[in-house]
Amino acid sequence: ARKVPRLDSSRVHASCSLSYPSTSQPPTRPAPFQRPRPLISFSYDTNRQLEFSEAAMRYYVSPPSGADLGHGYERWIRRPEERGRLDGLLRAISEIRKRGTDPVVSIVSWRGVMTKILTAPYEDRDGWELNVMAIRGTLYLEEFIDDARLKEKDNMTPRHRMQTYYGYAFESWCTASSPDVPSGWGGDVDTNVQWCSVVKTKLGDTRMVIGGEVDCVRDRYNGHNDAMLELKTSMAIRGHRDEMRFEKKLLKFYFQSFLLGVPEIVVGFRTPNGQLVTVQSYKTLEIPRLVRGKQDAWDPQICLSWGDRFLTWIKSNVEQPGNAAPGSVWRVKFTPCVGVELALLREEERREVEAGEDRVGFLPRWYYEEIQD
Ligand code: 0WD
Ligand code: CA
Repeated sequence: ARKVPRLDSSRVHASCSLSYPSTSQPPTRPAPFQRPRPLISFSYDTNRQLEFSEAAMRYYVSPPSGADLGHGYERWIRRPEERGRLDGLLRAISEIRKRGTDPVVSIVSWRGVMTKILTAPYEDRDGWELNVMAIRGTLYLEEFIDDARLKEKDNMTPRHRMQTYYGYAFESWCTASSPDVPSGWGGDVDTNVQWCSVVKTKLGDTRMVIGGEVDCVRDRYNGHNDAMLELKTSMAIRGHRDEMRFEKKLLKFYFQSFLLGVPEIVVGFRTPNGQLVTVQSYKTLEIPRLVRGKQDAWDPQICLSWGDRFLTWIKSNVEQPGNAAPGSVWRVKFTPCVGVELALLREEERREVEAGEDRVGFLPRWYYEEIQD
């Protein structure tokens, strides 16, 4: 394992660090992952209003061959970048309680956050930061994006913007509002509209509730995740280097879908100019076997074992009695090839997280109050 430089503890109120796992050795402690069970789903409409319905759910239809992924680019209704707040997920948890089940959870987060955590052992480029709160035995994790980073994400280069759009256009070519619609353009892209599924699962001894966006379903949806489908685009593979790059991407594809129990990923391979070349379907659970033994292979067990260690470590630090007042916010910082650091935010940093909104830390006040009784 690589060594982590110690934080200067005289400058931070409470801090600690965790070393990075080795990817060249098998995990020390295997961590079982329980099959995710859906609890509820919800939709956001074009005005970003949330409702507990399948209004934004779409059905899979095969895309036309040679489809143009630049189609409708000028008409893209683009949701502005926002902070990774948990608000929608918390409304879903509140709704689940109202309906009479109160799942025992130790972690609440978006699926995208969990994907970042689990794939960290193989991440050598992009770091990330999380805000963490612990309330009554439950940890809430949100991604922390500072103002500079948010601005940077919002001002994509025209090239990057176009490539991002290709992914959404592929979704439109592959989906329809009913399963019987013939293949074709599924309607102009509006990234405000999303269908999200909330599942419960368990990693090692840690029970969690995670929410994430689901692109579409095959045929009929019956409340289970076995009909769900994830859509992706990637550059057509023309040589060994492309192949290696794609196999690396498969790690993220795999965990993203695995975490929600989405069993199938449909990948549209495209030209650099956004023409769809081929479409290939992957069974999520078979993906690790496709890369096993290859150069630059990854092992999902290393990720799960690391995820278990990471979450247990955060929990044991932030839940120590007397370590922090109620409503405290912690910051976790992951630096590729180095490790993770955890520190309690100072009062002025905490106020920055609240962003002048009606919040306790990053949690909406209504939710914070609801869980007090
Ligand atoms: O705006 C943000 N910075 C974030 C938004 C950060 C984290 C989450 N969210 C929102 C998501 O938009 C969604 O409503 O939280 C919800 C759940 O997200 P998730 O499923 O946990 O997110 P993730 O697994 O990272 O991404 C799933 C999909 C993406 O599909 P691809 O195939 O590219 O992985 O959510 C979409 C995107 O289609 N998505 C976004 N769309 C617009 N702006 C964004 C974004 N920033 N992030 C993810
Ligand atoms: Ca997708």
